[in-house]
Amino acid sequence: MINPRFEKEAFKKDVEQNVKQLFRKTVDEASQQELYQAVSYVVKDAIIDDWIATQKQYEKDDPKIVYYMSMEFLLGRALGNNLINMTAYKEVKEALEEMGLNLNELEDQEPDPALGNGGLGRLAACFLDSLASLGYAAYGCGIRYRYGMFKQKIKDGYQEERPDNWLKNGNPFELRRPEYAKEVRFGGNIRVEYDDKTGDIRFKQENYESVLAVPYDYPIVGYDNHIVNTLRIWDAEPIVDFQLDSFDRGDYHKAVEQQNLAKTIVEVLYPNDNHYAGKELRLKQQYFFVSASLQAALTKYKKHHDDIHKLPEKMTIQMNDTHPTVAVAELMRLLLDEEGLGWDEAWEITSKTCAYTNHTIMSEALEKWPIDLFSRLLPRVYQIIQEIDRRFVAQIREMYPGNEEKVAKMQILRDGQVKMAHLAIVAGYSVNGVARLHTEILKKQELRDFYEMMPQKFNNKTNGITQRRFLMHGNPLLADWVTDKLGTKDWITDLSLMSGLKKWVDDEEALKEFMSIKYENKVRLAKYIKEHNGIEVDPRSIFDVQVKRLHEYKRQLLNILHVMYLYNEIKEHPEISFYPRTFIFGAKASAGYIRAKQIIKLINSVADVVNNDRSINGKLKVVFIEDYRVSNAEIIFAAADVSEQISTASKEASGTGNMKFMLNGAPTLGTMDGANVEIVEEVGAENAFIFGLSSDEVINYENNGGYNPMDIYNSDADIRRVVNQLVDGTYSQGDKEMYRDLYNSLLTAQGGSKADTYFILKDFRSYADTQKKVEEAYRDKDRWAKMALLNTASCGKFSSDRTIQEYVDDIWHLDKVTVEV
Ligand code: 4GP
Repeated sequence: MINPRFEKEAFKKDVEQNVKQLFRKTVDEASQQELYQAVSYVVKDAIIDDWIATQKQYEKDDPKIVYYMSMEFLLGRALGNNLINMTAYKEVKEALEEMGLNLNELEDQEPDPALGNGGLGRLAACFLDSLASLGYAAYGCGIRYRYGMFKQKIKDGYQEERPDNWLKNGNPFELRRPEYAKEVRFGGNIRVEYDDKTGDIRFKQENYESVLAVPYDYPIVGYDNHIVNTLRIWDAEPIVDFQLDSFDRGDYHKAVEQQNLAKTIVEVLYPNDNHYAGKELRLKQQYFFVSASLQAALTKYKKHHDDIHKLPEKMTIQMNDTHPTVAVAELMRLLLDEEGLGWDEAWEITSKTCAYTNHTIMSEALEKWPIDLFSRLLPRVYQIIQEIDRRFVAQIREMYPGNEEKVAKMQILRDGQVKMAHLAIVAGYSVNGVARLHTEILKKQELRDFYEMMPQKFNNKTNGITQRRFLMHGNPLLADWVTDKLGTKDWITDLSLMSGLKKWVDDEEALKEFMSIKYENKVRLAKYIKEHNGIEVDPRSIFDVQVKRLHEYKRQLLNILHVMYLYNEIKEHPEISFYPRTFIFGAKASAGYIRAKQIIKLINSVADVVNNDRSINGKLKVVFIEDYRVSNAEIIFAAADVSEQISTASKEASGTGNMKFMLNGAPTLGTMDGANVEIVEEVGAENAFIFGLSSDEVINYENNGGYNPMDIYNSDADIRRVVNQLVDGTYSQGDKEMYRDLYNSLLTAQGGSKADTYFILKDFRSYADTQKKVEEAYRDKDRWAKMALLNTASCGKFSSDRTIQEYVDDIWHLDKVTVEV
C-alpha cells in the first residue's frame, strides 16, 4: 500500500507548501536546487514517521544491535534511493511530471555524499541498506566530514583535486541530535588515584584537550518494510563556546585551541584507498568517532539494562578494517574506568563484543601507529593496550615455549609501533576476509600465525551489493524486464530468484529485449559522455569499462597499454576487420600517489591521440570519465558490455564493482582474483573471460624474488613496441621524459620494489589474447546475448542481503524485527 503522503494530490500540495515555507517562492519561481530540497523534505517527513515507529518497535522488542563502525560510508544520493525503498518512486515521478518537473533532474541536484574512498566505504553503505531491508537493528557509526572525497577535474589530461563542499546547501535528510553529544578527550597525562578505604585504583586523565562530538542522524530506509535504521555520523564542536569577552589569557588560549581542534578534526576525509598515511589527525579522527559512538552505545544499553556483563547479548561491534580498531581498547577503558569493572570482567565482555573485517592484503594499508605519537595522544588507551599486549605475549610463550620469533611476529607493540590489526585480532571474537580466496590468503599467508593460534576466529564473508540501488535505481528498464520475466518482484529482496531468468536463455525474443535494454543504457551513457567529455561515442561499439580507484595493483596501466597495442595493430593492418570498441575509464587517484596520477595522464594522452586520428574511422575510442562516483557509476554499470577486473591475482581482496557489472549483464574480463573466482563459479567459465597468472603463481614468484620482465620485453616485439612508446614521445607530443617513470617501473627494479611489481608484462600476452576472444564472442550477437543474460541470471549470490544474513548467522546473531504501521 502506498504511503498516503505519496498520494499524488497530497504530495503535490506538500511540495508547494515546502517551496513556500523554505524559500518564500512559488513552484514556478523556485530553482531546481530549491525544488530538490522541497521534495526531499516531503520525503523526509514520510521517513520520519517510519523512523519513529522503528525506534518504538526496537524499544519494545529490545533486539540485539550491531554497531558497524567505519571511517567511510560511500552512500551515494539519497532521494531516489529512499523513494525506491519506500516503493514510491513511480508515483512521485508522475506527480512531479504533472507539476511540470522532472524527478531525474531534481535528483541531479543532490550532491553525492562522498564520505568514502572506494570499496570499503561503498560496502558499508550496501550493508546498511541490507540490514534495514532485512529487518535488523543496526547503527552505522562514522564521521560527518565537512568535505567529502575531493571532486576530480581533468585539466590537460591531469587530475586536479577540488574541495567537495557537499553540505553547502544543507542536507535535507540529516537530523542534528545535540542531546546525544559526548565529550572526547585527547592527550594530557594520567594520574593514578588510590582510594585508601576501598583500596580501589582510579585512572584520571588530566591536562587534556577535548571536543564535543555531536551526532547527526541519517535515515537508512529498508525496502518496503517501514524499517528505518540510523547512520550516526559525528560532527565536532568546541566544548566551551569561544567567548570574545574572555579576558583571562589561559581561558582564551584554551578556547582557541578547542575551537581549532573541533574544526580540524572532521574537516576532511583522507583520500587514501588501500593505503594508510600515518597522520596524527587521522588517529584523532579514529578515536574521536569510535569513542563517541561507544559512549553513546553504552548509554543506550544502560537505559534499558542494568547488568553490564550481559552487554554482548545486546550489542556487537563490527570494525570495518583497522581504522576503528582502537574500539577494543576504548571499550576496555570505558568498562574499567567508567563502569568500574575489573580487568577480567572487562576483557570477557570486550572479547565477545568486537569483531574485525580485513579488506586488503596490501601491506601499506595495515595501520601501524608510532608508539610515541599514540601514547601521547591517547595515554590511557595506550596503557590498556600495553596490558593487552603483556597478557597476549604471555599466552604466546605458553603456547609456543621458547619461540621468540612468534612473539616478534605477533606482538601488538613491537618495533616502536602499535599494530592495529594485531590488536583487533587478539581482542576480537571474529576475523573475516571478504571473498573466499582472500580469506584463504589471510589464513595461509598474511595472518598465518594468528590463524594457527586461534583458528576458530577466522571466517569468510564474501562481499555483496544491493540490487535496490544498482539495478532498480540505476537500471530501471532492466529491473522492469526482470520483474516481467520472473513474474514477481520478489527478487528485490531475494536475489537468488534471478536464476529463474535462465529459462529465457534460448528465447530469441527475450534475448532481443535484453540486448535492446542494454543498447538504451549505452545511448544514455553516450549522452552523458558527450555532455561531460565532449566525445562522441558509438553505442553500437563494445563498451569495455574499467571503473574503480586508481591503483597500480588494479592495473589500469595494463588496460591502456593494451589499447596502445590495438591502436598499433589497426594502424599497421587497416585491412583486418576490427570490431569498434570504446574503452571507458573512471578513477580517482589519491592526491599524493604520483604514479597513479601519471597513469591517469597517460590514459588521457592516449585518448587524445586515438580519438583524433581520423584514419582509424572511429574504430577505437578512449574515454576517461571525470569524477567517478556513485551517481555516475549507476549509469556506467547499466551500460557496460565488458567488465574489466584485471588486478594482479591475490591483490584484490574481493571487488564489488565486478558484482555490479554482472548484475547488469556484463561478462567479466578478469584474473582469478578476489570475488572473480566466485563469479566464474556461479556463471561458468564459458561465460567469462579469464586470463593471467593465478594467485598461487604470483605468490610463488613474490616469495622467490619476482620475475624478469626483460625476458618478455626482449622476446615479444609487440610488447616491446608498446613499452617503448612510453618514452618515444608518441603520446607526449615528443616529450620523452613524461612517462619515463612508468617505463622504468615496468623494466627495472627501483627503491625496494621489484621490476614490474604487478606482473603487467607477464600477463600482457594472455590479456591481449583474451581480449581477442571477447571481440569474437561479441561478433556473434546471439552468443553474446546469452552470455550477458546468464551473467544477470547468475548473480544471485552477490546480493549484500546474502552477505548480511551470513554475518548475522555466523557472527552477530541478531534478532529480526518487523514494524507494523
Ligand atoms: C577494498 C578492497 O580493495 C576491495 O577488493 C573490496 O571489495 C572492498 O574493500 C570491500 O571489502 N579495500 C579498501 C581499502 O577499500 O581501503 O582497503
